[in-house]
Amino acid sequence: MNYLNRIIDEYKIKDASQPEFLQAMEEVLNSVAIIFEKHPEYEQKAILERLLEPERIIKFKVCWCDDSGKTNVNRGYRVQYNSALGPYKGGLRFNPSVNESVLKFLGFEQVFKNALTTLPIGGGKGGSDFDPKGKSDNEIMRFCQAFMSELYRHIGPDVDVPAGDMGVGAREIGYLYGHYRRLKGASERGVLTGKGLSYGGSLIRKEATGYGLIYFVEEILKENNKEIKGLKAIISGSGNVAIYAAEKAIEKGMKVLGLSDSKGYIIDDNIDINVIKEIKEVKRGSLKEYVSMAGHGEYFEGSIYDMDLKYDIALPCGTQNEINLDRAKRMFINGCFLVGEGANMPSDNSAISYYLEKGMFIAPGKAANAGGVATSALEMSQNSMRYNWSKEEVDLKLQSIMKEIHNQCLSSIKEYNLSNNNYVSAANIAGMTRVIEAMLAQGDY
Ligand code: NDP
Ligand code: 2IT
Repeated sequence: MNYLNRIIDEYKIKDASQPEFLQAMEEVLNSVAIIFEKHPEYEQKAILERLLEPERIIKFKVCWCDDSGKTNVNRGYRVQYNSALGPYKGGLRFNPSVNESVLKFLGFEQVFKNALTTLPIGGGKGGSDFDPKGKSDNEIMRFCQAFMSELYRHIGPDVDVPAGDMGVGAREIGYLYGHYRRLKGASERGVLTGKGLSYGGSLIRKEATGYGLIYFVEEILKENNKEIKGLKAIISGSGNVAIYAAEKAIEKGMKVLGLSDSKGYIIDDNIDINVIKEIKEVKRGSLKEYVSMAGHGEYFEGSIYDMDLKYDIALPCGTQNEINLDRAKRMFINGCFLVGEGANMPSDNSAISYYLEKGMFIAPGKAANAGGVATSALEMSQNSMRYNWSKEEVDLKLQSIMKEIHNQCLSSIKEYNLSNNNYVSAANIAGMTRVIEAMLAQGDY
């Protein structure tokens, strides 16, 4: 049995209780087999095992008091995956579904995503099974303070730099940063990214993942002599990534037909993004309220991927495993020819194989949503310089980073003779090659 298959089999036994991690592992490893055929010496160096094992997983208790005076206990985690390229970097997710498997899949993917940005950041992820839904501002603040009371000893501007992810936005980062500063007695701004603008945040960070996704999709379209203007898109999710993907898509002349949340979706000929911002960013409510607030559109319960409407592009920006084989088939029948992943692992492995088989373009999350973490790295640079770039400067840097990620994918497609829609293998090969080079150069670790 070859090295790659042996390791996949071993990890399926070792980590049998971690389905999301195993899914991410299989997707990545199966798509980079070609690197290991070219480099048989990697087995002796245990490259796969070194990539698959996180350098460290920190797991801790988070005790916090709710508004009724009751004490609650949640689980907190930080997975410090790989630091060959720089300090661990990656978001914090607050969601009841968070466990070690979910954070290991996210951390593993983050390592290669961060490598693709070419910026000096390693990979990590963290979070808690805490559910922010329905909590008061004070409860969120107390939870964030309790979470940071443990996390602060494990992070730092040159050690590990967390940011937001699902359930963690500027409000949570503010409370986390405030408590870190209090505990350390020092203003180490570079310890967290996604901060508010008045205390070290970067312009465009909030918009970066969604904007970057559209910049990346535009590169694929250009490469294939297609115009973005006039194409029809559906977007799943209506959080940070989805909102700014929709905003940039509309600005570029795309027609966004609908967006979703965890309960349902809206279809509207004339989507009003400001109403969605009001519902999700201000009221923290449900899309159900959209029709009465906007005065147009229709709301349906269930997944946007189960509806039938003709569209060209799907932009999954909600959560993992939203798209399985049946939904992928339906997307194809509905006319979809490009899937741009704003979320991490929104398509399961059978859906990805189906896209590739049908010649659909797939812009994998690791490449397509890397604009968020890339702009986080730009925030770290600005914090180190004690200086702020203008909105235009950050946006231009973001555009050039997304273009460069696309170029790296094209180089892998050429070098390894991949089919022109296979950005999955292309991104994984480009990201992994950079991490392996850095690991080998730095000795056995
Ligand atoms: P948010 O918490 O801001 O928004 C998440 C959105 O997804 C919400 O609208 C939520 O609905 C919706 N959602 C949750 N579960 C489902 C589901 N099962 N079906 C449909 N929609 C669902 O998170 P982000 O926008 O930050 O993150 C979205 C994705 O993008 C995640 O996969 C994240 O890892 C990834 N990502 C985020 C980056 C960032 O910088 N924030 C960077 C790169 C990737 P509801 O409002 O009902 O809760
Ligand atoms: O998945 C991701 O890339 C993020 N949640 C952003 C991480 C970051 O450090 O900005």
